[in-house]
Amino acid sequence: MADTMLGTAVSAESLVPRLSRTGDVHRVLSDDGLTVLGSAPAVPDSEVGAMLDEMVKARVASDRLFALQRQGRAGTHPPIHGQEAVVVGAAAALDPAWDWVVPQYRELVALGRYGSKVLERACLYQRGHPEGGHFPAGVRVFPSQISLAAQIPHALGLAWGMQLKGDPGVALVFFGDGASSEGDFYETANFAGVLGAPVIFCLVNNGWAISTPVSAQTAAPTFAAKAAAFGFPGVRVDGNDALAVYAVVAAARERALAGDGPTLIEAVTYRMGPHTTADDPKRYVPAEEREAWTARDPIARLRAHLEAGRQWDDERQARAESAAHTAVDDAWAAAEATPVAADAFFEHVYAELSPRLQAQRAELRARLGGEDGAPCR
Ligand SMILES: Cc1ncc(C[n+]2csc(CCOP(=O)(O)OP(=O)(O)O)c2C)c(N)n1
Ligand SMILES: [Mg+2]
Repeated sequence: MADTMLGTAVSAESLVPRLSRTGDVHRVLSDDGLTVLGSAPAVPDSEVGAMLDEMVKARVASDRLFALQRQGRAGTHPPIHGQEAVVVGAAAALDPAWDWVVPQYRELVALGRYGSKVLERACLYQRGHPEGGHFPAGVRVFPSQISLAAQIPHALGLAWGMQLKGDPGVALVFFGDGASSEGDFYETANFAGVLGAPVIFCLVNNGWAISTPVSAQTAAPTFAAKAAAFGFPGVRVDGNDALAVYAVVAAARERALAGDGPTLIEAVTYRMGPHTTADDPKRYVPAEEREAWTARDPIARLRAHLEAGRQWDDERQARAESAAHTAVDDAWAAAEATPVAADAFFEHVYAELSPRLQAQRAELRARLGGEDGAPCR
């Protein structure tokens, strides 16, 4: 006989009992990074140093891509400034050999844990090269997704596939507070709960969806609270605290691999930069709000923690920055050395171009001096 009875709600309390909380937000580091709150997770110092290296690299790469856009050499760029700890902390808790990462559009520069190919592909993408939308076999990262929330069902597909095959992996999907208002999120989370699939929903609450503040995004008390409706835990974590993000994602991963199903993680952070290179946040972000978040900078905070333990100093910082610039130099040089046809953006969307797009492509080719029908470089 079919089981038609529904059970009791799943509590988030047991997911990360060791972590300290401010209100309902799990934290490991104080705002200034100098105090470890509660009993911190056991992360080896070398691992924490590697996390800071990755965060520095993410910021440098994002700043460089921003500048390249201003020089007319790169396309629109969505900066990661302020959100580095969410992505680096989460990725550090994953196993690149098995676990998939499904990003929105801000995260690729911070996924160095998944190999240097990720930054290379991000640069190709920024150059408008179709290969920027593909990752080589073995790199378990999906390309950027601009169509809000469309990546969320893909993550469940990956997770469910691994569940059916008995693979020891999870899929972690990043999506914004804005993306969480799309039907794709609700439909996927509902189905994920029913299937008990090994998927981690990492909702990046950065305060804004372009110019829409979170207060206009939802009337729910928190984004994490929505998990109750899907029958799995929802937790809030300080997204500017890489160690807390690490701990919460590690716990969610353990849960998923034990067959206990999905977790919704709301990473509470702040978008310190513009939405993209095409945005002017001064028109809508209150200066005092941005100022308040500057004091919680995720890189300064982890650095202060490591410096207090004599694991980091100015020299180590200089090395991290220099290595970051070299990584970006290499990735960008490889991208610029890869020819991209000026009309490539007409490909890869439709199997057959509509008459209007065919006419536009012909016009572009004519303007660029190529003959209609011939690819132009
Ligand atoms: C389906 C869809 N609707 C609207 C847009 C336009 N759009 C691009 S980014 C964005 C805001 C997204 O905000 P959020 O999900 O919070 O991510 P964040 O940019 O803050 O990282 C919107 C509305 C889009 N890309 N796709
Ligand atoms: Mg947002």
